[in-house]
Amino acid sequence: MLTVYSNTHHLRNATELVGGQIVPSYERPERAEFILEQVKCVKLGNIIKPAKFDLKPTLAIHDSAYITFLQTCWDEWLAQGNKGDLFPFIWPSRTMPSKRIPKHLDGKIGYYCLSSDTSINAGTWAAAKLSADVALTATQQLTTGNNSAFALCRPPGHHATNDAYGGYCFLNNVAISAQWLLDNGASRVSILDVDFHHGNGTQSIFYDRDDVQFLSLHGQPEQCFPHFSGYADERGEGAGLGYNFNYPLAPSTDYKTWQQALDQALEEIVNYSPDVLLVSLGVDTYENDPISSFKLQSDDFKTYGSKISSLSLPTVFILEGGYAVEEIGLNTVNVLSSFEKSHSCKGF
Ligand code: Q9C
Ligand code: ZN
Repeated sequence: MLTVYSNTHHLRNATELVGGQIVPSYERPERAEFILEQVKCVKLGNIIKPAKFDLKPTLAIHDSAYITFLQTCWDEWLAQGNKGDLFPFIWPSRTMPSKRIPKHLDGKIGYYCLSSDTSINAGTWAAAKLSADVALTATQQLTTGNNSAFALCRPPGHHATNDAYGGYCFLNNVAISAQWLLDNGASRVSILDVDFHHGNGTQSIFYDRDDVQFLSLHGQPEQCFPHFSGYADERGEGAGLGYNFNYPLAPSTDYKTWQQALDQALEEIVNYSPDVLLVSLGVDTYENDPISSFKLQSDDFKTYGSKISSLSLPTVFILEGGYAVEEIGLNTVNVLSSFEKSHSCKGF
């Protein structure tokens, strides 16, 4: 399987608010290094650099004022005389009436941010844009004779909505890729999100549409981030009603139970019969992940990789979370190489 990678992800290196202290984020450059090392080690396949895309595919998913905010907020923050990373501190809470976008940066940050774990600094916008380019380049491979590809991208994307960042995500890489496919010959795309956290951004972007089916296995919102999205009764709305599938699972779920939910999701994908499958591949379901609580073991990633390949669909894997840096490389390539071993399909 071909991998798309660029070391410019290093531009994203920021702090996080953990337990009342500002520390290096769990979503750190080493994550991609460890995965790249394993991709090479198991000889997964060729590694190519991303192509450059203009902003059109990004603006097909994201609000243009939101993109302008991401491009300009750091300079505005510095111009105010600030020294540290940019964190939000006030939000448009349920308890306040205004829907207007504030003019002052302090207000705009809260308007465009959904969680205070995610700070912004100098390289953030450039890295986010390059991460989307990595995903798009991997996706584009499906139109040039490849039936699978891996986007080794960071920062991740699945928590980012049309106009909000958070959960370490700025641009929704998988959503941008799905829309690109629809604009380049696909009629139906399924997005299977196996990250520990609910892909609230991807869900909300496609919630009222029937051309993208979204399925997510994740820690139940009562207990797990992002807390305000991911319940099983969120089924879509309007034309999208019946095309959104959430499988919330108890915090300590083991592989056996997780796989039962995966089997249900795979059955729904077969029923939908998409042209392409995009996998939001988060390996924070691993038993030793520092911020998550499922109990998957390294071999379980092989088992589910070959299950996904049994769909026989053109498939792009797009990296999301996974923070046990020593092991995320192994767990990621376990999914990809066992997928590749048994995968065959008609081209897209
Ligand atoms: N104490 C992804 O896996 N952390 N994002 C919340 C709770 C947010 C994870 C802190 C985790 C976001 C892409
Ligand atoms: Zn996650």
